[in-house]
Amino acid sequence: MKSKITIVGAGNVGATAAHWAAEKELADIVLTDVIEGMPQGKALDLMETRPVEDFDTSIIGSNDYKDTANSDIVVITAGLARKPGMSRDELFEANKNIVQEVTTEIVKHSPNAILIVVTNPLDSMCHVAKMVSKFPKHRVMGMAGILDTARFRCFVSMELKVSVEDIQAMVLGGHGDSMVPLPRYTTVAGVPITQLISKERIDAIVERTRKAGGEIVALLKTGSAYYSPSAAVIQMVEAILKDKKRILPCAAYLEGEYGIKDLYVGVPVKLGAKGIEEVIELDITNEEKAALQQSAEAIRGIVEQIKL
Ligand code: TXD
Repeated sequence: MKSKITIVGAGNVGATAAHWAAEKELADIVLTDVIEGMPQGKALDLMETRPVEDFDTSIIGSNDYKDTANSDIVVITAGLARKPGMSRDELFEANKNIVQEVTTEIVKHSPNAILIVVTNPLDSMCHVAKMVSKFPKHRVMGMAGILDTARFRCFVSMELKVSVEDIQAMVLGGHGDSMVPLPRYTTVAGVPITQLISKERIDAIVERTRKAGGEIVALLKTGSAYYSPSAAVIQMVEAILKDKKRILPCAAYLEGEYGIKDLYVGVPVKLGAKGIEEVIELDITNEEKAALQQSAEAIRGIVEQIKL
């Protein structure tokens, strides 16, 4: 039997995620939104690309949660996106209510689903989804780290003029300007970039990675990035549906790992059919630990405002 995924929010990230997932024939897809007609229109448009692009997955657009019933994975992209000059945290109040409402409805129709949150501010929205769903922690996670490492890898490849395929990277922490890229764990064909790039240039690349979301918002002016965020979330969907046991940085609920308790923070995890099957604890320096703690405290400051 084919798997089923629901993508809530048929805006830029949601619709583009549906596109990637459809092309990869990962599962049948339901695309939902509060705007009437819009998810139906985008789904039909995607269905009509099938004869050209040769894929057989079904894509349904809907405004009714009944159509989402028994989804294996639900990706939540519903909510407001940043405009120029805004921080992700400024979206908190509006998006908290949206994620709360969406999660309540999803749980009614897909009680066994795995939830992947994309809506910002990412780490605190994961917290909302977990509190509302009451799902176990391995079934509620957030997408940010894959995007942040993809940006880091992209900038390293531009710096060294080598293929992105040979670059591995690691970024820990929250999805915000306090994220913690780890140059020691960032390698080109196995060689750490600390042996290939000067400290000044690494610092500049790290800074650009931290601000990479804002760089795109400033260029687009009307919204935030969506090609790379949607590709990143579909990498998580694929790892779960195919039980690939991939090691990817995701927002995971920590209960003592890295010395952090009861908080969603970006860390490497093993992603397979059960969702987050393991949190991988890297050996990090005291300086990296301090930066991670600082990032976690920034998340805690927002999470403490959650009153449901
Ligand atoms: O790394 C990451 N996690 C992120 C997060 C990377 C990129 C974007 N990030 C965040 O995802 C962004 O800050 C936003 O909070 C979300 C969605 O971004 P997107 O760019 O897709 O925003 P759009 O195009 O405005 O789409 C949001 C859609 C829009 O069509 C709304 O009508 C819909 O969400 N929406 C809802 N759908 C269902 N149910 C409810 N209640 C609802 N409210 C709004």
